[in-house]
Amino acid sequence: MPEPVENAEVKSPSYDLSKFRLKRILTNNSVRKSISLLGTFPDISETDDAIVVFEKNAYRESDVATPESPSEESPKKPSYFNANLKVSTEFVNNIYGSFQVVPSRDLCGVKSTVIYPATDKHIEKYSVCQKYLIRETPDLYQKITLPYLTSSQFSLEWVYNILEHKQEKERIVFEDADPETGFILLPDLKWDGRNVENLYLLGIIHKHDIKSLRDLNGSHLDLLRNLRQASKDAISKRYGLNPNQLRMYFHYQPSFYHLHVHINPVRNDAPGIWCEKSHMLDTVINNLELLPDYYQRATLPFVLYEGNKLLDLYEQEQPIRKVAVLSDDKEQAEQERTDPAATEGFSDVEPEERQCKRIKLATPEPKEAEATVQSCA
Ligand code: M7G
Repeated sequence: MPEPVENAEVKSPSYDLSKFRLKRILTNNSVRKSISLLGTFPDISETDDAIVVFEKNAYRESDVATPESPSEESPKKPSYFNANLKVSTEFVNNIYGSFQVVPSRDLCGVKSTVIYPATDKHIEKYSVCQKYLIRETPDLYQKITLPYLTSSQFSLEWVYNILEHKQEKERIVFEDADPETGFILLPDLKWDGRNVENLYLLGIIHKHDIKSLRDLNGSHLDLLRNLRQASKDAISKRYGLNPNQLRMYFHYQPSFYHLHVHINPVRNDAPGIWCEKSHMLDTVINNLELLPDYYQRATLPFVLYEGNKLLDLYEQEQPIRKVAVLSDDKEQAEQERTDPAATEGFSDVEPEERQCKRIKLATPEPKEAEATVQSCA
């Protein structure tokens, strides 16, 4: 049973994963083949919550190797096509067959992540819930987001442990120790480290005063360019990946407010690459080249989950959960056009955008509709 690494300088809690006791299932994602569980380790504490995430590993191409010659019984490396493969037939119908197979032990590993003790914020992060898009202007950032994240955010202890070589030192892929432009490149917690197909690395900057994208300005261009180039070089050298096949991006909002870049291959749909959360490093660099204070002036959209206190703070400022229901009915559209109260739910929408919605509701002629779609996009 794998034990968390003990270190003389940094004490990590020790638990036996096999003694986990389930309280409830937080999420069960059949597409990602992952399940997040809430429970406890009763042999340590009855009250401290633990989160366990199981995720089935992606296939490695070597796992499906077959013997190289007819005289060889099994391929050299562990493979599905092995004498130990247990096959149970579900049905065979004409040319179609359906089976359940159990491969050898070496191929049955499940990637497991444990957060212990887990806070309410962790539980919220791993739970299924409603999501809402917020359009954060620079003023709203100063007034609502910044005070909130200053008072309530996940601990950055694990980040500092990495930067100070207290944890995960042996996992470092590359380091540039320059305090202004340097960073550490290492595997993300989410990557099992086995399969380059779903490689997932993090580039964590050494500089301590950049919380997120919002803090970036033209003076950080050297840092960002170094992060981009040196990471690509290191990944190409270590993993043989073409630098032009890498996706490098920041999250907004991130969970951890110490600037870090996410890196994975473009051909793999890594978790968290959605457009409402990701900002490509290339685009960020280019925006800062064009306008050094771009991120102090931009309205940045981001997603908030039901249960997040920040959502309540935004709700006090503008309606988020309660919005007017769109209808195709012309009369309804007309009423909304003339009755400002009917558009109450869109009070944060810019006038042109509101106009856009009205034109759409009024089911215009095709030509007009095309123009509307373009100007709304
Ligand atoms: P984020 O954008 O701040 O938050 O990314 P997200 O979780 O919403 O994406 C933080 C990244 O750090 C995530 O991809 C995590 O999987 C990764 N991560 C979190 N922790 C606690 C660790 C850790 O202890 N070690 C490593 N190597 N990665 C971590």
